[in-house]
Amino acid sequence: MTTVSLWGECVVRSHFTVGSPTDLPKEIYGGAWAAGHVQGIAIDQRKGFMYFSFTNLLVKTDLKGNPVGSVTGFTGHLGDLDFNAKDGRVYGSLEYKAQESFYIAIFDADRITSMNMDAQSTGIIKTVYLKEVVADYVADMNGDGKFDGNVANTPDHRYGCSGIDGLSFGPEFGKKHGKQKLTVAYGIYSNLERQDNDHQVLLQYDIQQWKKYERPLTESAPHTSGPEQADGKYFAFTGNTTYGVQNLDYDEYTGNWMMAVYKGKKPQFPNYSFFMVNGDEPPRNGDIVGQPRPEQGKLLTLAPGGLQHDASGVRGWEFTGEYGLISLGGGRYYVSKAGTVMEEGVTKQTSHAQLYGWTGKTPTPFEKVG
Ligand SMILES: [Ca+2]
Ligand SMILES: [Ca+2]
Ligand SMILES: [Ca+2]
Repeated sequence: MTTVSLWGECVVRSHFTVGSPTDLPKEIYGGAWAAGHVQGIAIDQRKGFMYFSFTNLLVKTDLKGNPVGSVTGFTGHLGDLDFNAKDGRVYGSLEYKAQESFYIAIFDADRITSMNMDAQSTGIIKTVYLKEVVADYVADMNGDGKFDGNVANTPDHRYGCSGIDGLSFGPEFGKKHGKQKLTVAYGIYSNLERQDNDHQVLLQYDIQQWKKYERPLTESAPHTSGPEQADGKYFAFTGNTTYGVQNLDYDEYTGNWMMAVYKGKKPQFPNYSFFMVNGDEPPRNGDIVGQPRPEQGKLLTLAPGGLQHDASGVRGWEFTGEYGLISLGGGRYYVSKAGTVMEEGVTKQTSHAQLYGWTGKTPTPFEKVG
């Protein structure tokens, strides 16, 4: 056991050598843009760049908040992001609900060097299609031969799947020192009338062989190149939320998977805004409660601590991580604060990435630095 813990220490220290969190500014301004609201953030600590997703715009800044490039022209919904230090690329969830297509978008980050680069013609983005998500999204759950499309008020969409949003790299669930995988969380419709939408659904992919699936983004002819299925599909019982996990981030410091949500509205649940899954706790095989037919799956356990709701067994915290949350190592985090400004008669969307530290307290386990 000693060797394992020593190895863990080494990992933490090597994280510091690529840019100590103490050197990072207390705030990085992502700018004001005529775009959708901020969805997520990512950082390349080694090269010193921040990435902000504004729904239909990706903005790259330096760590002083100077814009250095942007990618624009999406008609889909770009959600949460993460940076893959292994290949130097930025990964994001990308939805085309009308086309029933869901992708991981992979940005060639080094090539983002000027403003308003076109998402399609520049070839900066590669996409990988997620069949598993599409299958759950389009599921005709009431068997009336009709899929009701992008609406919440329907029994269709398996698990209430509205697409994908939260995304993060991290170890395989249950193996803190396991292989790094890409995890993407479902969006889940708020629907108070059904019982099968009370879990967060997380798909885990080993992306080592993904090059063969990568295709350019062509919105006029959506491709279906991607893995047949996820390498792991996991369920975390939190109670229904409003559009599922908005921001997902694996935090090496606590060993937890952090999930920030828009609160749910079902009266039988506590409707916390923040949940965590202990990354070390092996998933259990068990019933996915509330499904129309009995169904078994790999269940995740919510991390101990925080607020506890005995009636439902749900544990959680209160925090505002739904517009961007990234772990920087050493118990430091950037949390994106969403806002708007009026410029030249146009309402523009802003993000301020603000530095927070871990406290572990209840109900809010972070505090703002400075
Ligand atoms: Ca139907
Ligand atoms: Ca993320
Ligand atoms: Ca979102």
